[in-house]
Amino acid sequence: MSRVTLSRYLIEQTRSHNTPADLRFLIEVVARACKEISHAVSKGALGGVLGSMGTENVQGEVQKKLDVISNEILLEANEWGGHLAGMASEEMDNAYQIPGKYPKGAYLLVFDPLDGSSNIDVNVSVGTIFSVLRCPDRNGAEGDLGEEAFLQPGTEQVAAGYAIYGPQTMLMLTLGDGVMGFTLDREMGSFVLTHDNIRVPESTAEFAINMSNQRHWEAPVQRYVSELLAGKEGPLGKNYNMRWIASMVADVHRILTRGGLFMYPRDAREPEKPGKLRLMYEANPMSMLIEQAGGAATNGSQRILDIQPTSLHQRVAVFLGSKEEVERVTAYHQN
Ligand code: AHM
Ligand code: MG
Repeated sequence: MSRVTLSRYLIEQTRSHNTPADLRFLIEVVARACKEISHAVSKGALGGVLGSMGTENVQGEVQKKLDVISNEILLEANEWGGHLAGMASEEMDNAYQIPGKYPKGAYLLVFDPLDGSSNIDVNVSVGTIFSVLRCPDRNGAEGDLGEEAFLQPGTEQVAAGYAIYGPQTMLMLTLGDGVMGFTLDREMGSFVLTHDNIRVPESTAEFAINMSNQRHWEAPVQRYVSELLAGKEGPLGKNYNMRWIASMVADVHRILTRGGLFMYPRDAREPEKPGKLRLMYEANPMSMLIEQAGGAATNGSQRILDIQPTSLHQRVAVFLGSKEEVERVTAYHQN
């Protein structure tokens, strides 16, 4: 049987689901950029790409060299093709303007160029997360694209996905009609469809949370995790296993593969910030993928995809994965 490459999958989507040609082009360009990032990541110390830049991003986090390299790869790949009206990234304070010499298009691309970058120097999986939105009608307005254009709830995403740079490089993609997984064939240089219509099992006995923050958690999470840890003898009546990779892409990838629950709750460390993860380029695209695979994603009190963003880099608490457990921990918040 002939192999289905990402390009072929996208062309077939264009025919059968009327996926617009410029959206297809956009995904192809993002995938090409991810191949380039994968290549840079895999060189490691040989490419001189490990370590920090000595700079901080808008969130006050130390930028790794590969954070900056990956950001530049994505900007350069996407700025000239005429498919985008603007871009935004974890690594940039404000919206990125398409240079005036290039045509502009209908979409907005938001990304975390290298998620989990604290793991780069220790050779653990990292990834690129992306979300695609339509640019709202600007009523003929010229001039710079403001942050407000991006502030759309996750339900408005037309596509979302991530690339994971692990033992294999994979691209997980949703265009709003299920989740497909593509594995990079390095000899051919193309992403090949290897995981068709991915489903997250509804039940699970595996959870992911950074336990070192336990003393800062709020009561519903304290209760829920203590019940998980109580195992068979506790109120949930079964033993749970725990994994925490500290790379959201890798944790979410495991959940898309075999189920599980991922939690990054809000906590008392920085009370003004609702959690660590960012809504626009981490929680929203991951929530779309998880929901499209039959799982669920909430911030404890509401569906993540329904949240109306108020700023580009806003944070959000995240509970996502197998439906049964997401519903349980969400119900504990409502009690
Ligand atoms: P980053 O975007 O700066 O890499 O931070 C996001 C990462 C997620 O990938 C991961 O789930 C989380 O931060 C890990 O946090 P912690 O260091 O608290 O375990
Ligand atoms: Mg990140």
